[in-house]
Amino acid sequence: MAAQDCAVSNAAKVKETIGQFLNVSLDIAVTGKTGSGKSSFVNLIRGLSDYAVGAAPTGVTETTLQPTMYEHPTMPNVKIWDLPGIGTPNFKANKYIKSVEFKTYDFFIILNSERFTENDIMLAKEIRKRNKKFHFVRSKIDNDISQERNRPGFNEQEVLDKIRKYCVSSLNELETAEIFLISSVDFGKYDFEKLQNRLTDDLPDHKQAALLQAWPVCSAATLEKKIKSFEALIRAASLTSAGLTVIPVPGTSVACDAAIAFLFLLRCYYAFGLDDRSLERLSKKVNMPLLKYRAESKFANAIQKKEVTTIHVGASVVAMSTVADLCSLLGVGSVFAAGLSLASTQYLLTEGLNDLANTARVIRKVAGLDTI
Ligand SMILES: Nc1nc2c(ncn2[C@@H]2O[C@H](COP(=O)(O)OP(=O)(O)OP(=O)(O)O)[C@@H](O)[C@H]2O)c(=O)[nH]1
Ligand SMILES: [Mg+2]
Repeated sequence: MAAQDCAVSNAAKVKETIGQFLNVSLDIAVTGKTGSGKSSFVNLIRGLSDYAVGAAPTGVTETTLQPTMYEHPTMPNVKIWDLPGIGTPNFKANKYIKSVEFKTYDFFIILNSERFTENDIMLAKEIRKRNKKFHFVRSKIDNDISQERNRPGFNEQEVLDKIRKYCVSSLNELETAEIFLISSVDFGKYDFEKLQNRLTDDLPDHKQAALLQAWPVCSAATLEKKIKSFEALIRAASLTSAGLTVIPVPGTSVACDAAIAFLFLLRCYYAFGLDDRSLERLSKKVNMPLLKYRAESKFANAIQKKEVTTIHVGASVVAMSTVADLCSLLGVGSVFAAGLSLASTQYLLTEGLNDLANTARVIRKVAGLDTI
């Protein structure tokens, strides 16, 4: 194969691999008893507070009456479905099951803030019949812990063990021993990270990265997994280039689409929680200004300027000025007019990923997140 042909196929490979990642779809169904915290959980996965604009409405009375689809704000192909509560007069269990479009969803989260009931079991059986996965999540653990805290001899681990045992016993019939204890108000604690690991492991390979990148950064380990997943994507995209001399030939035929590179880095930026909304939330939680640490990252700065306008657009319409900003950071602006060579693209991706990853690590560290 001529060098130019190799360059063409390699550039196409980068575009295809990253393009596939950007477009993979994932549909998550959140279901369970009314009032169990389904809508709060949907908001948590979408990185929104319950009161944010566009959040799923939550409340102490029956709130969600229609299956409602919420796009992940930074990964539009990840959709989280807020299903109505099961077993209320509005949704009798039998009727409810008939109304569920099982095939739409990749998996189901069945939430309950108390004991799991026969409705949960019936729903799980129906999901199993259709060869879909379900995961039982016991919500509002923060409430249980604060209720128990004042008891003499309080021991948090013992309380958690007791709740877990109780929930497992209520699901005996299904031979399901795995229950995830979570709190939507304190997602850095309990089993939220374990839930992410289980969900990821159960998904087919091509969907795993989508789930991981959409999941809120709940621990240092989750952040590192996200970074590794993006690194693997760059490696996969560059696999065919091994041993070849890739020459930057002018002309778009050998140009890797620079906009794809930008969208890739934009995904890293959001997945690491470097966007305005995530950082403002975190600043509030730890009561510390954090935006100035992001300002030290040249890539984060370049992306931040375009943050609001670009997440919902395809690669083909990303503002070229944005890509030019990123390219100029690395001195690859000269080839920009003709598109980027494969080598320049990989350099841009690797440098950008490292810079954003280190910024996210620094922010976690200064916020003292891993010690609280
Ligand atoms: N303390 C605490 N409260 C929670 C948690 N999750 C939800 N809530 C509160 O519980 C109430 C019900 O939450 P929703 O998310 O509206 O419950 P839902 O399951 O969507 O309810 P329906 O739409 O009526 O079926 C709201 O007041 C939430 O703020 C949690 O993890 N901890
Ligand atoms: Mg609801």
